[in-house]
Amino acid sequence: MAQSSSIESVLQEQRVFPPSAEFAQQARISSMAAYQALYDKAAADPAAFWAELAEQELDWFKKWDTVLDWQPPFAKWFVGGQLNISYNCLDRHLTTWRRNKAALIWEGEPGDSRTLTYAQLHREVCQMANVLKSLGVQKGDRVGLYMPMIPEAAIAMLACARIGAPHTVIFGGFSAEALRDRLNDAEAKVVITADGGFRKDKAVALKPAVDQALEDDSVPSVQHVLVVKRTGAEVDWSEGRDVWWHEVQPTVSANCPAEPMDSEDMLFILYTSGTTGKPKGVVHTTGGYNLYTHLTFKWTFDIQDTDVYWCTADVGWITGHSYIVYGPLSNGATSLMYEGAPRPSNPGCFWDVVEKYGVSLFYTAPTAIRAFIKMGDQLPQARDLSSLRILGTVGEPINPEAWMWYHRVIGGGRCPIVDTWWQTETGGFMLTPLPGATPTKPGSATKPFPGIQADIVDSEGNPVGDNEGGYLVVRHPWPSMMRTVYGDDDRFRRTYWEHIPPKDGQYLYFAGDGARKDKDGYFWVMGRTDDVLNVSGHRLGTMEIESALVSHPAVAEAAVVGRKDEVKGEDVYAFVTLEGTYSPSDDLKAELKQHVVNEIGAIARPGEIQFTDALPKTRSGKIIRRFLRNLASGEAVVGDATTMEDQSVLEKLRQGA
Ligand code: 6R9
Repeated sequence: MAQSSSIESVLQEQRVFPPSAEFAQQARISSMAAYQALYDKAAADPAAFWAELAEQELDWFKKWDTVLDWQPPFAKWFVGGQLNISYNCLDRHLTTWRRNKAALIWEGEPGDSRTLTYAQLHREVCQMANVLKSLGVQKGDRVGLYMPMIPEAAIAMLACARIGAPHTVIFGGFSAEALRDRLNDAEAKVVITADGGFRKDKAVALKPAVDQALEDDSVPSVQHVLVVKRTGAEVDWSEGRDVWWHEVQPTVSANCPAEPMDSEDMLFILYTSGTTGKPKGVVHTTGGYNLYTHLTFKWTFDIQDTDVYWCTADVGWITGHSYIVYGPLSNGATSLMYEGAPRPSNPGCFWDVVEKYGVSLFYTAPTAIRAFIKMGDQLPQARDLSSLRILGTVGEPINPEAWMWYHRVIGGGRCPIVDTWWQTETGGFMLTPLPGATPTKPGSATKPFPGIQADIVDSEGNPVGDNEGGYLVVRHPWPSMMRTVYGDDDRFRRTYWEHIPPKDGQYLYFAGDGARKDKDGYFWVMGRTDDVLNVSGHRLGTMEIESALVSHPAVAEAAVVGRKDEVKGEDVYAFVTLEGTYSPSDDLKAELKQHVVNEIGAIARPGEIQFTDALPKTRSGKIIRRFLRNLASGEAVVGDATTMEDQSVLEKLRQGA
């Protein structure tokens, strides 16, 4: 393949961790032979594979006529079928022993907590659905959610789904401006919010941002704002528009039958930031999404009746949608929700929660794991984490050293790690180990979920060889794939399906990530292709150089970007945060540069290392390398910064700190 379209892989990770015999024995899918049989069956006849599972795993009001209608790049699944995801997440469990099982366990930041059984959750969802109806929401109307991490966030999503009103959850950390753009794009009729929520020991207000977003009738579609009381903060009130949840809840019936929805009816829109311009409204529909999130959760977390599952994401992200709310509840699992983030006043609070509730399945992101490492082993070691059974990671490639720490310190060397690669657009896990079957390798998301035909290709769409880097693509439609960009079919086609030119009617889904596949068929995601560096004609992914840096004991986190260089084209520029006990020095810089040379080779030697206290991140914890690229080249930071977690980080970086 042409040099220009390949990405070179420079880091080789050799460690392999098979599941223990004891773990495999009790697992649902308990050997690679079993995985392979499922994979082969799905590949041989995808429609038959998914139809059989849809029949087995979900309750349908009406069976479908056609399993898959594929008119590239537009797919429809279970056409003609009718179901309701809120019914599958709630009602169907009420006739079983799960009626009084905990559906949601919620832990508030200040130490308050609530547990809602399936019956109780059903009741509250019905009430909120009836309130929405009383506010004029009808099937097909969009509802915006701007919520803290409280049970009402999940209740609101399920209530919308119950009456067929697509929700669009806008992360509570977004600004009034970002909120306004998204509400306008979706033409939301009602907004559900709260006075505020708790995060990092502080009450954070939410209602003022809603007021500001709606000021001067700047979102004409919005008729009402439903407000949940959480912090008790004073709020401005718009008479006639605003409604308190606690005032209307007791006035409505706790019975609201789930609306029969067509399988392809829109379930939600979730905005994801494009690299430039307008945010993309990713559209997911009902049947395929319900099936795929249900099944991936069941197999990847090997859910058992006694499990307590905790995903630390916010419901404002796809991870919260698919794997706090829909996937777990569809399975009748107990899903734990935590209100905030690790708190300055108690940095060990996550491990307190694990101990308090006996969490057995724990799912978090590499950014959090690196933060835990920085806080030191003594915090988790002071708690009883023996209830943990499986650990998961999502959001970014995980550096092998962070993986090893997670495995050793949190998992006690005994818990399989499921590194799940997927996207807002894919709806559910695409590459993931099955914990009782797949031997794991630190830093690899391992193999495709059965039914997913993933591959690595060059810019023309030709498969590349073993260990050759290229574009990560998917060949065949899958049930939970995004259906379009809301209101913009063209953008959907251009962004995801024409990046690699279709050949002979064969369309490849382009994920935007670079990756390689090793000789065992394991996938190694190397980062976003927008972030790839070009050093002396070698195209290097960011992940591998960062992992080399993180493997040095002094380094907590690293972000690598390219800086223009007259000779090499680009030079490696690394931003590094240090472990608590180390301090910046020129000697340490020299040592780290040499460390990269030892780990990878001279080609990846950083020309410059800048120490910093923090890295710029999105609110979902992904490092934003495009800002760092600007900084490294001494340019002004360009592009949309509204998705940033902490705006002061950029300022400090500019000052060289
Ligand atoms: C679920 C989620 C998607 C992008 C994706 C990739 C990165 C997610 C990953 C991973 C390596 C993993 N990503 N999981 N990279 N290994 N296990 O994060 O969705 O917010 O849409 O981001 O995140 O770059 O393309 P989303």
